[in-house]
Amino acid sequence: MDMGQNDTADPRDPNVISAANAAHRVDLSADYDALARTLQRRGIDIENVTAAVSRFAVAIPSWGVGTGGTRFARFPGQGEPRNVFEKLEDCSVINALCGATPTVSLHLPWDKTDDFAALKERATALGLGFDAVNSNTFQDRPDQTASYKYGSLTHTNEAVREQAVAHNLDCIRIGQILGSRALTLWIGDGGNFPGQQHLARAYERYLLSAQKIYAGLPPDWRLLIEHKMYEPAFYSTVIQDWGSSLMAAQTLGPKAFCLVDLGHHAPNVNIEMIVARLIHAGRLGGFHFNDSKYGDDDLDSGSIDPFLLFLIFNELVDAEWRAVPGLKLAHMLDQSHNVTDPIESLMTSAIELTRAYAQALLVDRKALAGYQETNDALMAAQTLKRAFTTDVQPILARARERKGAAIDPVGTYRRSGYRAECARRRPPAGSTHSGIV
Ligand code: LRH
Ligand code: MN
Repeated sequence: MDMGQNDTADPRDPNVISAANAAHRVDLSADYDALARTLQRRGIDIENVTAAVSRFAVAIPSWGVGTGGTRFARFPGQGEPRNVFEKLEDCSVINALCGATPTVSLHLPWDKTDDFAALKERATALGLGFDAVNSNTFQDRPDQTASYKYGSLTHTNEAVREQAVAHNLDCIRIGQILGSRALTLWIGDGGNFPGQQHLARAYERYLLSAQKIYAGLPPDWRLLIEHKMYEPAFYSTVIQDWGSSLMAAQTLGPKAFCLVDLGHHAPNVNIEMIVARLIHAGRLGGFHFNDSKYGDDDLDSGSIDPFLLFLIFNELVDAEWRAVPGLKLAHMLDQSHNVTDPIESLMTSAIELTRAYAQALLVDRKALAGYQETNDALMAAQTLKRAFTTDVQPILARARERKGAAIDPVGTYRRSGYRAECARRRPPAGSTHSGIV
């Protein structure tokens, strides 16, 4: 989108970003040098951490750049993207300013368009690529013959299962045009009453249907199975937990992996433990990062429990440190922005992930292993806390600056007037119907 004549500047323009950074450079250098000295005393070269952080990337959920809602209501914001092309424009603003979101994860048919090759071309022009595609058999489409009211891949009626399998194969076909390498498979199938679904037969039907989808995967693709404890089903969910997901992945084959959506667990579940187990099984495929206080709240990552995010990245960095083979993770955000500007929430959420990663890189793993071996619980816990309580902000900002991104992404974005410009160019389309998008 060209930003026109009004007092707006394109927040993706390197000159705009560089001019905005100028005001922060001196303070950043002072803070960075001070942190460098602190880390040096710990035997850590700050440049190694900054280099690693600047390689970190997380995908943006296309459904996250519009205002989200709940089952009660959705209150559309200003200048909402009205189609997948406008979503890409907003994604390119996020990437230009925070420097850590070079890919987009599409959801089909929400992002359906007549010309996916043109979409690929536009994405390339915007410096964006595509991560996993997401299928959707949790809603009925107007042109659909069979309803998903009582399930999709696990429905008792074969025609419904076949329809759901066909949709997933179509998502793979579209993903190939876009250059994706993975299909994220989340289904809401389950029951609201004890006895409504035969728990074993439903799972067997899932495996049969998923095998047909698995058979349609190109050689270099992955199937990312996403478990979820509840919602939309409120008594039983077919792929309810990491165990159901892991068994399915092991049954389907070597291209099937487990995707961990942080909000899909009961409160207080030890998610970092689940991550450690899936790494052990060699089946951790990726994440849907968000945060939550109660249910699948899809809140901004790190906004409620940043220590959880740190503990998850601590497991990932530890696995890297132990040279666990074949760990290739698809990091994606999956959030619903009901009361904030989605662009600001997605930028700050991506930064919270880089923060957790940077802090995890500061853990003195040799010392930690020593304390663990000698059962010095206090010092083991303190070794983690020391990393978590280190303010790595200068590293994050320096990494962004070196990539040509913004030292202060939200400030630069707000001063650009991009949202106001969108409001001028995108007449309100969003109705206030309820639902997450
Ligand atoms: C299910 C889920 C899934 C997406 C949807 C938008 O709760 O996390 O990953 O398909 O949200
Ligand atoms: Mn998810």
